[in-house]
Amino acid sequence: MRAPSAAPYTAFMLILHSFWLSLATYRVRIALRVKGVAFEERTHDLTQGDQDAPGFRAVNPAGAVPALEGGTAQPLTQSLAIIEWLDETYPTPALLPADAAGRARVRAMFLLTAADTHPLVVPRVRAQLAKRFGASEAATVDWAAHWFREGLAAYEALLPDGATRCHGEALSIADLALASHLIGAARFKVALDAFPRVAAVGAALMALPEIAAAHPDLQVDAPQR
Ligand SMILES: N[C@@H](CCC(=O)N[C@@H](CS)C(=O)NCC(=O)O)C(=O)O
Repeated sequence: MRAPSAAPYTAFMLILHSFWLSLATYRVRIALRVKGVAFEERTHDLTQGDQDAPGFRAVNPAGAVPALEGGTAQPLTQSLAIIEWLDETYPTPALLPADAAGRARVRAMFLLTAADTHPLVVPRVRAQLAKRFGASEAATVDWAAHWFREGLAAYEALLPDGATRCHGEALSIADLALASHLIGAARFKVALDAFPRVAAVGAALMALPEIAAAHPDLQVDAPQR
């Protein structure tokens, strides 16, 4: 495992607050593995309301995973902020392109999932759909599938034919986001037939050991199948 090059607080082990099924945590878990950084996990069962426990709210007042402790004075939250901190602290392999236009493009592709689609389907939103509007389980599943499909259509339009990564040849934050989006789409049984370029990039990404090992189903708190 690698020593940090720049962080003042990384004498301590990094602690990733996680939940096996969390797509946002999956993005960070991949980044930690790509960077080869040692970390421990503290799991929080989002189905049991662990995100609302006072102890965890002290780590992230927004009551969401991921959060990363140990590398900075205050816990880091938000997958994009955490991944960019990791990228600046452990610069190789870089997860952002060297040019400004490239960085803007991969950030936009990251936010397509992290800002525009995934936040619409997290447990707190689905719970409110049921509580305020009486949405059935089937309706909330349909809602989630809709947003994953919308995201897939946007990714499909952004990817060139023959691509194996979202941007050029190198793995970037856009790929971490797309990998998480694909896990979510599969969970809500969204078919990829209409998105062949996304499917091709997804297959190439899932073949990478760092991405495969970070898969939600392989995490310690995942239910035994
Ligand atoms: N935009 C945040 C999303 C964080 C988030 O909403 N995480 C979900 C799990 S993927 C969560 O903890 N939800 C708790 C809840 O909905 O109650 C990020 O990218 O880190």
